[in-house]
Amino acid sequence: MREEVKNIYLSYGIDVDKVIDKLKNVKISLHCWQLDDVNGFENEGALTGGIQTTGNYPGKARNFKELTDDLEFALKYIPGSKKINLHAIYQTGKIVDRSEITPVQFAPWVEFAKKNGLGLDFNPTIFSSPMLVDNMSLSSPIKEVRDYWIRHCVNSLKVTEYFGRELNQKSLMNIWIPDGLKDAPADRMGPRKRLKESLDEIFKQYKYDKNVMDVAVESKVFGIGMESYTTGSHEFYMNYAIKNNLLCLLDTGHFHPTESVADKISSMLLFNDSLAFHVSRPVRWDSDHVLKLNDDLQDVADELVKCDALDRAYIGLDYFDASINRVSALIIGARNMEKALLKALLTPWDLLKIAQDGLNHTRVLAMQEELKCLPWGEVWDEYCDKCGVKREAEWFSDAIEYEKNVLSKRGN
Ligand code: RNT
Ligand code: ZN
Repeated sequence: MREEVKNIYLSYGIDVDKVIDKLKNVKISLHCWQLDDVNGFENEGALTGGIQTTGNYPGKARNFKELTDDLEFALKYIPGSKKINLHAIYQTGKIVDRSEITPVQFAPWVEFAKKNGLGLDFNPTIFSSPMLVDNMSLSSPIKEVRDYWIRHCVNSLKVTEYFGRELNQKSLMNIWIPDGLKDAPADRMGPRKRLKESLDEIFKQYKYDKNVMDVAVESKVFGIGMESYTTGSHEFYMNYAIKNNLLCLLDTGHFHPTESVADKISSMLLFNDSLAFHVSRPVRWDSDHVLKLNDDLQDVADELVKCDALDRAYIGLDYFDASINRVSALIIGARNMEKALLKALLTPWDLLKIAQDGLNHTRVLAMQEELKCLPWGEVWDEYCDKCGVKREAEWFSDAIEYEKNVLSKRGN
């Protein structure tokens, strides 16, 4: 990096080296499910309900070996500290019913994480299952269905705890359910009451160790086939989380399209110790496109930095595009998350705050625009170099080679 670049940032009071050191330690949880269209290893075939992927690009990972090969490749091109976010359907070895998972089915993942210096996060998989009856799980009117998913969640808590203990870093378990209704509900309260009771039951049945793990709950505004009502709405989970000492997880694709998720962060932080995120890119709906370095992503990163909340947030990625090279998709999105955080850390928020509090709003606007012209790309190159990761224009040719030599040979 040119000395001149450092000096430009210094003139705003920003020490580029400190920024790079700080960013290196921010953990990003990479979702394993971008690599196989959220299929998992339980059986072959696509998603059967709850969420959807679109696209048919060749070369998707079909088993533990292929998925971990792809992950290892992708990891080489993503700077910073990383975790892998797993779903219960990525159990491996002798497959058991989801309600009976134990750490045994995930031991190879722990081995993989140790080998690659990664943390692990976990999600019970409450979709693509015959036990999802009429799009309902924990809020189902059928007791047998609720009990099944309660068992699955209790066992998922044990798997998550195992990850946290084995890897000496906190693991996050996140609960998302698709439950909802296609058309105007006759009863909104009933399903929500059952969801509340099911969650209570899960946490009554198993007291997890808060030193090694956290639990988050993820809301959604609507889903395909659940256009009129989702049981687990934002208000439901925000209240449930605060009352029960859980984390609220904000998925950036799960709100009304004109709602700003970034704007929610400061309010949430005033009332919660920590927060969790699924960073995604909705295009007109919760389409889970690959992250671009766009204003929405930048706004979220900016808020986390402005609020000095990087160590109070679990940052996980959540998108799945099956229409392009999946490994490149993972790399592009993760690098963009890192870029957004870097740009946020290179911003002199204290100067902007002083201008705002001095009621100098013209100064704020002028400075916001001026800062866009700073040479952050050179700092990004330096960060990549320091992390031993290829620069922006250099990684893609390797990905093409990997596609040619590995992905295209899979014949799917
Ligand atoms: C679905 C939710 C959920 C899933 C993953 C696979 O709308 O965003 O988080 O994407 O758990
Ligand atoms: Zn999500």
